Amino acid sequence: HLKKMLPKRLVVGLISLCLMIRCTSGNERCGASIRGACPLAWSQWGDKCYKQLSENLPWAEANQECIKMGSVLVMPQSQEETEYLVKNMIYYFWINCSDLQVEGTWVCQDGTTGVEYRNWRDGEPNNGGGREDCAAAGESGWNDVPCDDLSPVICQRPAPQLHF
Ligand code: GN1
Ligand code: CA
Repeated sequence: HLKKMLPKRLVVGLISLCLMIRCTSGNERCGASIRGACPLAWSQWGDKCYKQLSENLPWAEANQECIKMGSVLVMPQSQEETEYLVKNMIYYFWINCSDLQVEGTWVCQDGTTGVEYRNWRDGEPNNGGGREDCAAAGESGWNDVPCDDLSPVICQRPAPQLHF
């Protein structure tokens, strides 16, 4: 019955608090972190949380909507991550990459830093019709498409982390 009376979060919280208090004296061996669960309605993969919006949007609006929720447009950093998203969320989605500022200079961001990982499909980015400045990802890789396309949106945020 004790289990029912004490929610798991509370128990974890209390244990964490005790550990933190024990560690305030600067004991190096105490350095650690606990990875928490993603908020309700967000899916977890490693230390990231994802949520697909209910509507397909143009790239700039997708970007803004994610920021409004305290997150950023998804920016996969590996093939494994892309596979997770394609299999568990949606087969095609905007990513946080554009060459809107300088044509031909692609800027990909995860909300804090630039991202080096690239996964363009063969022949992409090709700036088709001279008006493709935003990138979308699918199973076979990335493509640049017109930014006003209405495409599925996945937002990402870091999973909660407790460092002590
Ligand atoms: C599509 O429709 P088409 O074939 O001209 C795509 C381009 C790709 C191209 C690859 C709006 O262009 O971005 O580079 O296929 N256009 C759209 O063959 O998705
Ligand atoms: Ca293209």
